[in-house]
Amino acid sequence: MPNNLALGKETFWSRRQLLKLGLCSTGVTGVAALWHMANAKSKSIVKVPDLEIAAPEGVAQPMKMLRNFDYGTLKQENGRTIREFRLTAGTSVIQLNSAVSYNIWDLNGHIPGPTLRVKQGERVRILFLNNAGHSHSLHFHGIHSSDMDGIRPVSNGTATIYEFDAEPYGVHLYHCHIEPVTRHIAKGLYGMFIIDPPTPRPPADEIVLVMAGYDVNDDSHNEYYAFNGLPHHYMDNPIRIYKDQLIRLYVLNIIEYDPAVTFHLHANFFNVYRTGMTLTPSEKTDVITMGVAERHILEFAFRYPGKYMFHPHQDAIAENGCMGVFEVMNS
Ligand SMILES: [Cu+2]
Repeated sequence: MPNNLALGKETFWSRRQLLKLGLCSTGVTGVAALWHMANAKSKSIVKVPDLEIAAPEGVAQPMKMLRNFDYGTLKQENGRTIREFRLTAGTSVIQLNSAVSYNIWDLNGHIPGPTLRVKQGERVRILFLNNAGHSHSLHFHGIHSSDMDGIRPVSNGTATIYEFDAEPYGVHLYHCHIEPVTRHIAKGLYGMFIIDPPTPRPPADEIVLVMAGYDVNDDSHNEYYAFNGLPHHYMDNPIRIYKDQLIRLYVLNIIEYDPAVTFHLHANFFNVYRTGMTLTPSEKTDVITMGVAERHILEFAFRYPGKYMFHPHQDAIAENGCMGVFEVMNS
């Protein structure tokens, strides 16, 4: 376990500091582009609408987050490829509606944190800087050694490194693991962590949906709920998809204080890949129950154009913000 590094905010990611850590190497930029090039042939048959709506500036950016994956930076070290990510915890204020704002902890300036994406077997390195005014950590779901399990506090103003091999493939997550863990998660320190299988999944319009809650009056009950950070956002700004296009949803339930929620899709049924750990579906349904930290891949295509809601089937949770609409367009 590397010791936490007492570093200033400005200097943490400087070349000098990275040299100190022995982390400077030939970086490969444009990782996402390379990733897509590798799948260029298959990607070309996927129809994805342009992002037509100007994303609001702010700590939550649901429209940008939908199809945005952070592939990190590839580095070569001693003949080995490392996929490196940098995550910084900070403090922000989120405007939940016109009347309610709420102090949160963010990751890289956003809530939820970035959706990190790697391939099974890759060496993953996370450089974590805590500038959030309180001890935090990052605990990744997956298989790794105990010293990389992210339960040790990283005090404010210091940094640490988590490094492990990406396994097994699936839809996973990362979150702060400092007590009270429920509170640290509920205030924003979480994100999705996708490990792709060695054989890529079939081409699809891939969309991330993270369900979370906000306990704004500290009574251990959520007053608001959201997909991808902002209550009701996809009701006012439907997610545009194409008719007959295979949609692959990566869905994570990180709603604290409620033991479980469901996810329901209107006027359709979806294939379920539990925890994203299979390449063939385990069931077909239109509502699935998810405990806290459960996540799945759900696949479907819409046969008819129009607007179709999706939401937990617990009305109080849906009506307080965890509700959205797919707008299916003729291709
Ligand atoms: Cu924390």
